[in-house]
Amino acid sequence: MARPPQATITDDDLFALRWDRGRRDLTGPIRRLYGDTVDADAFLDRLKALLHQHWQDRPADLRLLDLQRDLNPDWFLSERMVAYVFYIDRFAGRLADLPGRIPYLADLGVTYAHMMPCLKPRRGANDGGYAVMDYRQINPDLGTMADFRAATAAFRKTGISPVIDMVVNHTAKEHDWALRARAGDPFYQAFYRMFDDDTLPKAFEETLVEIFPAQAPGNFTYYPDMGKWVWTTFNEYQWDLNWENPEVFLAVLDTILYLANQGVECFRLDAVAFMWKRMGTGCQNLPEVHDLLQLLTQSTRICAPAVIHKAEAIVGPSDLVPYLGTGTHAGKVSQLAYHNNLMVQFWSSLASGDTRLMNYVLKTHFPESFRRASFAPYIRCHDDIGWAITPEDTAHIPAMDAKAHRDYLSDFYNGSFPGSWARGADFQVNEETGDRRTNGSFASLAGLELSVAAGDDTGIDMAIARIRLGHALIASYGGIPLIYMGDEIGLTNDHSYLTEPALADDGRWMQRPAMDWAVATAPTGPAARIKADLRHVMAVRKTMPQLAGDVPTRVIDTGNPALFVWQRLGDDRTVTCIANFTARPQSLAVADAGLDAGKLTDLLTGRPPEVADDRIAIPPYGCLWLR
Ligand code: OTU
Repeated sequence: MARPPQATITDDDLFALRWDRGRRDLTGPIRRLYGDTVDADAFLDRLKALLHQHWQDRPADLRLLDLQRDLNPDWFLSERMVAYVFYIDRFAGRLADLPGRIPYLADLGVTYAHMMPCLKPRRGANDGGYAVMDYRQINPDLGTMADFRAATAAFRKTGISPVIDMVVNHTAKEHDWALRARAGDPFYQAFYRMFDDDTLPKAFEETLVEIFPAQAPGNFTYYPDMGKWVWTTFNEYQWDLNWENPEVFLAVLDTILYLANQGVECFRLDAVAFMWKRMGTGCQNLPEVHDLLQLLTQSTRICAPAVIHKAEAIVGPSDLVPYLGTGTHAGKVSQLAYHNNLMVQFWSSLASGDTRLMNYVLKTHFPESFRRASFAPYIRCHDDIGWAITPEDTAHIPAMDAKAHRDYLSDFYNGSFPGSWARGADFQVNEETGDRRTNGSFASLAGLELSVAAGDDTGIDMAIARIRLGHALIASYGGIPLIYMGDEIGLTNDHSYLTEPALADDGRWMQRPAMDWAVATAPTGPAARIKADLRHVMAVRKTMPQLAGDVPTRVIDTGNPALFVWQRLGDDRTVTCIANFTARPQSLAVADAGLDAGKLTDLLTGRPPEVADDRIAIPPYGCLWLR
């Protein structure tokens, strides 16, 4: 029998189909955000032309990836996903050296490689690269755009998705747009938030918080040469973009799509909480931010559907949830968001050996799953820990006060609290509010630094168990677990930044040590044990479809404040995870976890759990994955 003629579809057909699919998700946000300033149809035409241009420029191999991910849009939710976050120079040297390190990442099971800021920053102090002067050039200390393309291609070939930061809230004051604004060009002055006198800045300050009160107080800076005040939420040299201006949206999107065509598969959108401002508010997490994120995500999906976005909003629980899409935004905003609340609660439960707050917060505020989106859980990152603990939440825990608990956690992790095992440091102590944040590496905060220095073998065992507990938590809680460079080998605080003038005033460099390859390849010792634990946890994760990002996560209150218990409700079988946050053995009545003891396997050991008198035993800092 003759075969029917082969069906064909041209690249332009694909673009037209994707435009039709996406356009309906663009019009709402455009009208809500820019309704008063632009003609929506004319704006859509400009947007379509921009998207079409980038589609035409898109390399063939990336178009193929687009097609694959249109057919498998849940690719990033897979239980096989594991992320690694690193500084190119501190991990490998230059970009050209990076492909040589891929085998190390592959061995850890990594499928998502977040290269910390690598676009061209301003010279001198640049906030760890978050003050970008040219988004279309690679930091010359790391290499060229050609080197970058070669690195993304090498990652892609091994099934690892390259990820970079996209700083959307601000540019360096040396960015071309800022230079033109400073020279008096009104078109570019409208890219930023500028004021002729301090009346409005003062009025805004009434309700704003300070992000860097110690090193960059206030949210505005006066430039006498321009005769203008500029909104500078972070450092003086980081000028906040004015997202009320639709030209800013088009210009930033243009940049994102250019970078997508160099092989970036996920953009970490930096400090998104701050993108929209309104008088009388804290100017964080305003509803317009979610419209902006929908516009960026859905535009990207039209001409680069292989690409996803991850929102970086380090905020309280109820503000965090909408970043993964709620209400009309469900399934349409960033596909990923940092789970900073899980991180905060991990450290809180670990210090106090009491999971009640963790249990309450994670059970009360968070839905069990999101539509086509999921968290990126993590334990440590390059930033400080902000103790996002509210009085509304602590009110539900007997005898707990939010401020007192935040103070306790700060003292515990800076090591001053009696009996603390941690070696961290205070960050951005706000003399006015008494607020403090915390620096320190995972291993130092978990007790490894202190125990190694003291030659305390039991302490070392405990620290390693705490690190394993953290990694087992993020590997099974839902979403892409983020391993932060060096945590897989227990690197401790690095104080060398104090001797580098451009870094010395920023204590966050303490938790950004250079990779220690001698330690990473040592066959024995704490580093080898930590790495073996992590590899094992991630390898087991990859065998369990119940741990995929779209499988609901349900927190179970067992009444034992030493334990945190969560279930992954797979459509065939449920996995029950039990974590012991204390240094004492614990047990849980089988019935309290809704389990049937006779048939259980702990996936992490491959054996049935220990059960006596119908109670499951959980060792100190142990974590079981029961199925
Ligand atoms: C981000 O963090 C980056 O992760 C930081 O390294 C940058 O310094 C900063 O933006 C500016 O680009 O204030 O203390 O969600 O907590 O976005 C970290 C709100 C920060 C902020 C977060 C920001």
